[in-house]
Amino acid sequence: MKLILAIVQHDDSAKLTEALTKNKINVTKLASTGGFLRAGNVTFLIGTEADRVESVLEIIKDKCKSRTEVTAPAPMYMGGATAWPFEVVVGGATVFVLDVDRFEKV
Ligand code: 2BA
Repeated sequence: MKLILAIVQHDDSAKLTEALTKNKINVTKLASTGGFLRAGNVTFLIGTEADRVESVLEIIKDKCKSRTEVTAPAPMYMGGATAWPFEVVVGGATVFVLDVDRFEKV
């Protein structure tokens, strides 16, 4: 059993949820915030059998697009200097795949 943690841009989350549930993949979504942009994103928790991980990743790749955001991060990230707005490429998705020692529904 594996746990996939996928951090996804808000704009992609509805289509990703639809595609995962259509493929009978259980998912829990948490509202989250990126530390750099301080913008809302969505963290998906997906518990799945190991042999389905690749197909879940394919769905995530298909539904999550990269976008360019213009931002000025907080001054502490720029060594205290004044930060001018600049572009960063965000996404498609940031994905972690973890081993699950034990899975129970009680
Ligand atoms: P944020 O932390 O808001 O980061 C948004 C985007 O800003 C990142 O896109 C990256 O392009 C850029 N960025 C982040 N930190 C930076 C830095 N110190 N200097 C310059 N540019 C920086 P992504 O890499 O696609 O990340 C999208 C979101 O995924 C992140 O939002 C964060 O919520 C999450 N994330 C990314 N890497 C992570 C990690 N190693 N651990 C936990 N969460 C992560």
